[in-house]
Amino acid sequence: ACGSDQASPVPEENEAAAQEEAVESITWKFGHLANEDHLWHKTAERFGELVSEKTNEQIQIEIYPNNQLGGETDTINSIKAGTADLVISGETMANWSPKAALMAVPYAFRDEAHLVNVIEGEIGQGIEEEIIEKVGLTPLYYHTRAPRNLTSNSPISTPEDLAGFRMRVPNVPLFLSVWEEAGARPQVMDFNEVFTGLQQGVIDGQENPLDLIHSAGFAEVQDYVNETEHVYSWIYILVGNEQFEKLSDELKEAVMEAAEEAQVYGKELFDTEFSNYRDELIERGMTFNNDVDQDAFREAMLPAIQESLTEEQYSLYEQILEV
Ligand code: 2Q2
Repeated sequence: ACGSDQASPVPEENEAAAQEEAVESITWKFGHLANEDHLWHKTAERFGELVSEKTNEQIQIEIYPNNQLGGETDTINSIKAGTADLVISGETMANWSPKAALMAVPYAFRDEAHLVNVIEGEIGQGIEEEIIEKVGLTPLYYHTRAPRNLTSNSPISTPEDLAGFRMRVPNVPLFLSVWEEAGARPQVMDFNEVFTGLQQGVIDGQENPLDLIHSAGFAEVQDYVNETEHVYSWIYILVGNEQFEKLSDELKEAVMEAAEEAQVYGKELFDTEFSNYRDELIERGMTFNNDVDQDAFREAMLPAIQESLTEEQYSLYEQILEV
């Protein structure tokens, strides 16, 4: 209205108008490892819609599936550097936050109820707080995950079958230790490189829950799902602390509301989609090996758990077993 000869508005209105003009729209970049078919991506899309609705389009979320912003660890570093904003991550955060290692200790969680009790209880609270403090990211919502199973091209039923077995693990120090201890030859690799690694024979196998085995098309390059069920875990959707702290209280609340609704949406999706994965993997030619001696794997991994965990981590592990 500069230079107009109209009467100036009353000061309050003037201020409100100025504030409205000053409202910046924010675009967050959200990178994750799964592809467009995976329930994490579908839930991320729903979350993006909810955030946009609840913030009157002040916050927009651009989603980059398939590690398009880099692997999980790189994306976390990019968020800290301010070139990305959101990621999906879990036990990999143990590289910064010791407590995050407790998210995925082999054979620690009995079932989903046990998992949820820990996530929603004091231990989960402590893990979230340490992630905020030491990783520099704020958890918004989470997905509970199905147990991780080992895939391969010949059946693996006992730790003895792991001799010479070159397998990929995510960037999780404890995973390297336990699989080495059990007799395999594990190496760290980003998720988006696993398919090609299997196809070219750089690795003989990998381990993940059925949903990722399914969405990533591993049936094309792996024959067996060995029901080791060695790790039950959960995974967070996180935003950089700095990115989140920049928001007004109102926007923070809107993001948190959207996160809460997205979590419910994701859980429903998980419950409806999950039952199909097994049959579809069988249709695509995979054999489920249910002849796995889980106790033998548990025993084979235990010394590595005892050696790798610090005293504080080990005591938390024992507390988890008691929940
Ligand atoms: O195998 C993988 O890459 C995924 O299942 C997850 O990224 C893995 O569980 C951890 O890296 C989670 O932090």
